[in-house]
Amino acid sequence: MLSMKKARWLAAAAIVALAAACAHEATAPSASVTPVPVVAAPPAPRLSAAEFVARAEAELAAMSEAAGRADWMRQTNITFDTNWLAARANAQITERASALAKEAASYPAAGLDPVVARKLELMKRGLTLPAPGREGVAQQMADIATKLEEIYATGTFRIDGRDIDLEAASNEMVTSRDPRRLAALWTGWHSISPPMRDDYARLVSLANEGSAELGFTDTGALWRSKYDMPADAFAAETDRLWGQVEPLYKQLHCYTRARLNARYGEAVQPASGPIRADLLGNMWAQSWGNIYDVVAPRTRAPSIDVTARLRANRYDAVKMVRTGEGFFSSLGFAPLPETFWQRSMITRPQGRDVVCHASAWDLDNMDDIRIKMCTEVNEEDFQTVHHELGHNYYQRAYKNQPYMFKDGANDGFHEAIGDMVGLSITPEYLRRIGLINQVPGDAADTGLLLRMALDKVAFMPFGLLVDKWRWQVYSGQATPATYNEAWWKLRTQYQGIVAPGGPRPADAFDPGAKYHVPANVPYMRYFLSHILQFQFYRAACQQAGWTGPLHRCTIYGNKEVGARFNAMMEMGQSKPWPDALEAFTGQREIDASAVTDYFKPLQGWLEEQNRGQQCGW
Ligand code: X8Z
Ligand code: ZN
Repeated sequence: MLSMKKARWLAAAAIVALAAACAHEATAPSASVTPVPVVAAPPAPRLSAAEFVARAEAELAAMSEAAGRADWMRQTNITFDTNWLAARANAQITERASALAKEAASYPAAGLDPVVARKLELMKRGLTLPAPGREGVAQQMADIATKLEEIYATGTFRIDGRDIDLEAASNEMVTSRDPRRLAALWTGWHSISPPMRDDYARLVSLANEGSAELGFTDTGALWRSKYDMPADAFAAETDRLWGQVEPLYKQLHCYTRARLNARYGEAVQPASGPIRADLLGNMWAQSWGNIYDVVAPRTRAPSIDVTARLRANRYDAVKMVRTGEGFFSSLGFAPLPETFWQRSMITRPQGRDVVCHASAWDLDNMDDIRIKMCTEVNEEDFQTVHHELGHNYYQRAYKNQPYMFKDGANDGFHEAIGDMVGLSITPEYLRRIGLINQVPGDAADTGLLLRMALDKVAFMPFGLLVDKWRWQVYSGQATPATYNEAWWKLRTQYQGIVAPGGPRPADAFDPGAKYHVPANVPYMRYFLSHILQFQFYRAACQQAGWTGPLHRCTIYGNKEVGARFNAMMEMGQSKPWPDALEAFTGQREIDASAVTDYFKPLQGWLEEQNRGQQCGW
């Protein structure tokens, strides 16, 4: 991908991402094809670390803007030519950033000014898929990455004589309760990815070569090194956090399986063992809120149907985004710039191929912020709008940092900002914006919490395992011949799910049917974010003086909380993430106790429902 900011988190399709790039200087050369020679220049004396950093930062900033704009063109209009141009820009920046990363790694950190030392470190670890120095390899990598993403973005399959794309299939999975139809949709979408496998394997091997040139054992080790702690310590951290939430997930799984069994019968969903992946209302079984109707508590007041309320109130996609902006404005953030409205892609355009997977962009590392979504009027996309806007407000908050620091404290922070605001979409908030007339009483709490758990808690094992799989892929523990088997081993181990229809075909490449794999967007960020967002939210509610049950707190309209949140956001990645976390929450560790606090009333209820059951799989 291009530059970190735009592509990286924002989930844009990163290709061979640059890493932490950097930028700033208005004097930077414009993204021309001939880079300023920062490193090479054979006879010239070696630059001081500070000089090297200043020049590299300016160069990367300029290149990132050009690559970002080319990628925007590609993702909002996929053609032979836009692919070509974006791949070339990506190859150029990746080649350059990889060379600069190598140079950065050659400066000893000892005795350096701390700002210079941090920028060197960020340059070294910032790329997603570094290219080896061999001539032409960066272009090869960019071509493969572009091709993989195109296969995903334009994928369709045939059912009943009709071509179906991911959006259509996903929409049907929200509402269909016909297990045969669900299996056909699931299997159909997973038929788009087998052609990716060999190219994917080639990209893995080239990126590993690039990572080795930077001193990493493999690309997985590079990815784990991005968290201001040793790579192994980070892996242990993710396991520790999973340990904090696993008991809650096991209860949710147990309860959901029993309700699916009651609904579909033993032949479709057995009462014991893993859950069939196509029955959970989402193509990847990554969030289960869409089957709330199937698992809703029988005896309690129903949850609020936000989709129905949005439609009844005649919301369209733009109004959903305006509403999201309104939330941030209520916290004291300035309105979005006019260019956001002129340049964003808010709904799917007709007559051309686009990358529909939602993302947020910062095209000039300053004010040209945008979202790219194929928004539909439903609750899921209402949440996603807030998610994407969170990226944009974060980008704008750190825009005055030097280029190398224009990024989230870590990538989990970037993913958590908008979701933290999304947790504040409570019934009280919906009443305040006129979407409902009356806030339901306490009896509705179980339903509300269950609905939230189906989205957030169900997500956690998926958030964890996608990169556990990629770590295996990059280390060679999983080989192309065992990619799929390794994937399902993790899917069953962590999520407790299985594919519909029995063993997968020999050529299956099911990880390729999830956007972030062909698009090469790291995924552990979402696992972190699903914990951090509760930690931010709990801290915000404490700051607001909230003393009621955590899940009923909304920070809507609270400018003090907004100012404190902004203070953390403005730091960008100028400091190690524990400093940023401490600035807002007072804690220096990521801590899932906010998740268990939030869901405490539900945990007890689930245990009661599951009494007498053999939980686990
Ligand atoms: O990819 C995204 C965002 C863009 S960063 C829409 N998310 C993950 C996914 O869809 O798999 C948000 C939650 C997890
Ligand atoms: Zn995101």
